[in-house]
Amino acid sequence: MSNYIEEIKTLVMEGEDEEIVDKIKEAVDDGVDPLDIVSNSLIQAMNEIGPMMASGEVFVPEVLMSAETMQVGLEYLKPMINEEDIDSAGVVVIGTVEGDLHDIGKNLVAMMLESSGFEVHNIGIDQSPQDFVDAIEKYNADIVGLSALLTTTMIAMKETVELIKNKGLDVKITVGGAPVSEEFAKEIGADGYSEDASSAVILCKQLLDK
Ligand code: B1M
Repeated sequence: MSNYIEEIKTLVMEGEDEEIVDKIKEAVDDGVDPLDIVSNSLIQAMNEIGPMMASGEVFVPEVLMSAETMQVGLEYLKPMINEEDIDSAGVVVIGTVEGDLHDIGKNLVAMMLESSGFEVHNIGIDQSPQDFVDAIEKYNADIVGLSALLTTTMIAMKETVELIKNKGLDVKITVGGAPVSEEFAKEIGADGYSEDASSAVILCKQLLDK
């Protein structure tokens, strides 16, 4: 039998979104377990590409193509898999804070988290502190991720953390974005800071002891 698991993983890492479904179909027709493909091809590809981005071996557009290819494969396989068979790593609500319209980096973080097994609710850009609180409650989130790309919107990040804490919500707060730093994260009382998408995945897993 052809080494479908490796071949599908390679297609994801190379961002071949037009070929992925045909190859998965071929593998499933030949008897490969769909869950095996999800765990050992799709998720594994994203696990390997994350550190490659951090080390500069691949760049943002390539990672976005890999994440897109992974999503295409996952959508195709979903009807064949019992949702209970996929162990969710945790529930994450992520968004860009009030006044800030930048969403490329936040979307990349969301995709990487989703690819790594988290249930992700991406609530979008320009989200007020109350919008975050509402989403945390609605989805019963384990983690909330706040993104800010402007120095002027870092204050909204601080206000969001304050409101979440004042409401006493049982959720880990993570922050990121170009102007944000570890020091700022500590200052505003967040539980963690990550400088890029792959370290955001590592941080979220650490925060939930996964
Ligand atoms: Co704007 N912009 N922008 N912009 N923009 C910056 C951020 C800026 C640095 C450009 C500059 O002047 N050199 C500057 C901010 C200066 C500052 O405050 N320090 C700036 C400005 C000033 C503005 C406007 C005010 C411009 C104007 O209108 N006068 C305006 C503001 C609008 C607003 O938000 N209210 C504005 C508008 C825009 C566009 C709409 C045109 C567009 C956004 C389009 C979009 O997002 N759909 C845009 C863009 C594209 C940029 C730059 C060029 C690129 C940002 C980006 O997407 N990077 C940016 C300059 C730059 O960063 N080189 C700039 C790629 C992305 C993958 O990286 O977003 O950093 P990044 O995300 C990374 C990490 O930061 C981290 O992981 C990601 C992946 O590795 N990360 C997290 C991000 N969020 C995270 C959350 C986490 C963890 C990690 O946990 C929750």
